[in-house]
Amino acid sequence: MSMVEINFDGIVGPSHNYAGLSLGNIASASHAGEPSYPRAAALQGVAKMRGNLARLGVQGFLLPLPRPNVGLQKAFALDGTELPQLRAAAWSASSMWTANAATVSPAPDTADGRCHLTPANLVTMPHRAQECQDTKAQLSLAFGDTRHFVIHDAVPPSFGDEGAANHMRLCESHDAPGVEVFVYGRTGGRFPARQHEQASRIVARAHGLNPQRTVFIEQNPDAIAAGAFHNDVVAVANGPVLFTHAESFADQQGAYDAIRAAFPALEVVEVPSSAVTVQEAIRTYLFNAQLLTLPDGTMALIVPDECQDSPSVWGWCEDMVAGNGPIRSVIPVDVRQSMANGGGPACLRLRVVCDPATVDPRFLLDDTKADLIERVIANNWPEQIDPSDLGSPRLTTAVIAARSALLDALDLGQLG
Ligand code: SUG
Repeated sequence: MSMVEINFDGIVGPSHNYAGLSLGNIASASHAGEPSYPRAAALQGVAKMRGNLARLGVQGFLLPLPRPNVGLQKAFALDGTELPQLRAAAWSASSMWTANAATVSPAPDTADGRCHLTPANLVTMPHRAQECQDTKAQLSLAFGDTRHFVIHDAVPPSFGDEGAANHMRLCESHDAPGVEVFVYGRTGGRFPARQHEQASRIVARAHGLNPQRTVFIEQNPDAIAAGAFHNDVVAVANGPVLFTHAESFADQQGAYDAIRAAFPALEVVEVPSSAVTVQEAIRTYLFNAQLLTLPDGTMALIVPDECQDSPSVWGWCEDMVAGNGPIRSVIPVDVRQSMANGGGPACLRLRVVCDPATVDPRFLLDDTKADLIERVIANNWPEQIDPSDLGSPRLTTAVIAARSALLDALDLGQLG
């Protein structure tokens, strides 16, 4: 097989919970304190992977990181008097959102002809900043073949880097040279702007991107204030297509012009505010979709079920499919457990364009492995977690044992 796009989904960890840790993420705030269902969450994720495996013939995954994070618990000097959010941070299963694992520049885009990955430092939120070292270790294993991959160190603080969630790639085909678009926010608004311009520029230089084929654009501060904490909440790109809300960028037309100057074949599919308000787009995660090129060359949009429940969003999708634009089908998936923490179908995957034969096969899915993963989840993942359970010795034992069972089943004990 030659170079293809592989989606590496994060398997939802056994400590998945709703602690309301992400300021500016409306779903996380509004579900804070509710019980979570880690087993159902992880099975929803595997079902999504199975669907895409059937559609595309290739699918990868990344494993949950060790939780509770004992190092972080020590660093926070927890003694029972701390804020509950600090206690919860060490339990966060947030590494499931692998769109935030790294920024990826495929081999055709880089000066040395290798695929470059920079783990995201995620410094804006303490529960996410703890992911970076373990993520780097895992990426170094999955993409350990240094003839084909380069794994960088994360961008140093205090420049915030959120990885692929603020990065898009336009190309004629996945294996052709692309134009990489970095989308950053400007600080000073009501909610944190997590992606800093200088972090984006550091990643672009480290990856050896051609400046003529690299574009930096600013997120719309009003969209961040409305809850678009990452660019991928309001825009997604695939091949030559940019699917975006009309209020995604600080200068919407200027953004299209800048991208088109580097990539004249750009096809914009814009959803106007009159059809879907930015608030409704954020509530339903219409744009946090996987825009896939199917084997027959057409494009499908994998959206959360919530889109189908929204008359304005679903009406717009039906009209789009009835027209003659590049996106020919819209397929809803149930990822409600992840959605309640602000993570839709696109948050749950990291896209890597490469030859699957160059990836450590332990990270690639097939039907037999999907059966195995489902069995381990069904037998080991807690059915329910109430926020007050976090820290209990019983849950600690259960969560550690569940992850170990998965690592053992997949022969990945070395991530222990
Ligand atoms: O960083 N939620 C994640 C959601 C990440 C979504 N990713 C992308 N858009 N690519 C975040 O805000 C919630 C955790 C909590 O509240 O317990 C959380 O971290």
